[in-house]
Amino acid sequence: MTIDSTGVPRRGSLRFVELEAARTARGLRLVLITALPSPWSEGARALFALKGVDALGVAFRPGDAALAAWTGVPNAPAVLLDDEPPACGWEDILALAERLRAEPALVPVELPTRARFFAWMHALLDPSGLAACRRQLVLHESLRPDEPGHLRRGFPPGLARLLAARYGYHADRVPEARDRLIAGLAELDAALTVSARRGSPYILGELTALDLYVAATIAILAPLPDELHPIAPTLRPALEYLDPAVAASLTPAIRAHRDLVYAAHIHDPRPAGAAPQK
Ligand SMILES: N[C@@H](CCC(=O)N[C@@H](CS)C(=O)NCC(=O)O)C(=O)O
Repeated sequence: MTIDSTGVPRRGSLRFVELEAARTARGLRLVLITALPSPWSEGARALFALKGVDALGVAFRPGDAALAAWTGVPNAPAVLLDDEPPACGWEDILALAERLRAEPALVPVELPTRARFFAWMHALLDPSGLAACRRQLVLHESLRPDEPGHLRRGFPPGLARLLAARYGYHADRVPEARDRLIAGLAELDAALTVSARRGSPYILGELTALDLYVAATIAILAPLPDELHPIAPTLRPALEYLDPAVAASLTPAIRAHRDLVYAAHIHDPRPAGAAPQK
């Protein structure tokens, strides 16, 4: 962690540049989805900001062949440090962040808590995790057959078809994704309730990377307003729409955790009047 002259931990800056400028630079470069708070991108961005590591950013564009040739993956995030191979999976990105700047530590050290941390992170971010279940539901709403009187609130069809092919969307898998999401949200509510009884607003009793990734996942189930976190107008309606059973699982405790984590750790929590970020 870097402390500035005001005594406030300095957040890492993120300056967006064109691909060529990032490719020829050294240091930390983050390729991120910017049109919506994609949990994998949002989490990566928050990790380095919290640790006070400055980076250049490149906004991900689906189908950009030059970008994919540089990162080695067709999607985002990708994190590049100097001449190291790109880190693209959440585990590699998290490991890189911890290696680059130990403080604040965002992965628990004690084994029982560390085991819970990684179990949660997998349940959240794996290809069949809660964030991917949400993606299945959005793709379903985007691609389901027309139903009279049931307004469609999905992604634009071209994008939905691309994502469906890339992430294995199939209508038959939707009920399972919905059930897994509802069960996961119930577990999250229970974990937050236990923490609150012990006096902490964080899932594992202290702030970890899990809180960042959970808040970002909740922000694609219950998006923050544009004033707080802009989302592309073509994408917002799909994220605002939620199956009623899933919506009922978004308890006040889960929403309050999202609000706290965004306000205190993802958005710039610097008090008004403090020195601007460098
Ligand atoms: N590589 C990441 C997952 C990244 C991921 O799923 N990215 C999606 C987020 S929705 C993406 O880039 N979607 C846009 C696209 O594929 O064009 C990990 O496993 O940790």
